[in-house]
Amino acid sequence: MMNTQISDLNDEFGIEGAVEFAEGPNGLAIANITSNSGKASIALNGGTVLSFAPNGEEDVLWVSSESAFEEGKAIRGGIPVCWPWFGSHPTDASKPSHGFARYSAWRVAYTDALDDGTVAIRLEMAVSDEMNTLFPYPFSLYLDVCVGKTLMVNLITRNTGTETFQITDALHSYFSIGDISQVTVSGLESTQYLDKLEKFRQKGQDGLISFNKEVDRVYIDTKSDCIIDDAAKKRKIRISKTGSSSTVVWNPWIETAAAMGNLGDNEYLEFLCVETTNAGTDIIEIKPGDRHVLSAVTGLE
Ligand code: TA6
Repeated sequence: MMNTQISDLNDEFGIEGAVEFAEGPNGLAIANITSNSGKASIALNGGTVLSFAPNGEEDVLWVSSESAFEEGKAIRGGIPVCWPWFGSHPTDASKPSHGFARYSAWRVAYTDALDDGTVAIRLEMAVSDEMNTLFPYPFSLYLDVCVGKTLMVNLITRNTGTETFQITDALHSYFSIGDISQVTVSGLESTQYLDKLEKFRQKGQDGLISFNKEVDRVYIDTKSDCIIDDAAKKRKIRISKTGSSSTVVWNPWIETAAAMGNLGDNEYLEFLCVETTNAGTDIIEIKPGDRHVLSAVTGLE
């Protein structure tokens, strides 16, 4: 990313004291957002929210120290956008896992410092020819982020064509935790889940979720808030959502983490993904002219 582009972004969309564009690792363009009650940063590469912290608090999100920060590559951490499919493509395994939004270029559509002291930014994914071969429908995809004491992220899919299409998607959020073995997740008690580690066999959740091995689950038929209770950091993260009837919970644990690219061997201890999704049986159909909004609000209790 050339400095001129950063200065162009600042000229057009910068707001003194609220929105500033800067070069991040490897020259990636980053939007730094400062509200009256919290801060966030967002990489235009992938439309990836990288950090969010209410004033006086440590970062709620987590990014791997081994993440690639390269144009055209997904960032390991923050909130990658999985779209227009979550996980493997439903019929063609050769298509990129988790779709193409998380490694594509996004541009800024607008920024706004609101009267209540929060700050909003809208990104729009730039559509390329490669996308048309992977997903042959006309669409617009926006990411609205509003930063205050909480972080609101809305992923908006608009069908701009003449045929109905289907999507699955996710705000694949990586939360920063002190020690995965001392974490519980509430909000999914008595919910059914599809266990990816057992060919998506359906099982029932009994009580709180805790972690002493790899967990990779799509919780289905749930619109509930989740709370990550982090005993080591002595804090609770609440994730509320709309436009989503499924929640993915993932931690790779030791062996999977060691085998993964872009992730340090011991970093599985430091993060937990609780993902606001349309995944598994939660498939969204969007008619011509209609839109779907997947929304998550994250804050500390
Ligand atoms: O959301 C859980 C998951 O789909 C896991 O199965 C795991 O593979 C993870 O996402 C990371 O996927 P990635 O393609 O980023 O390596």
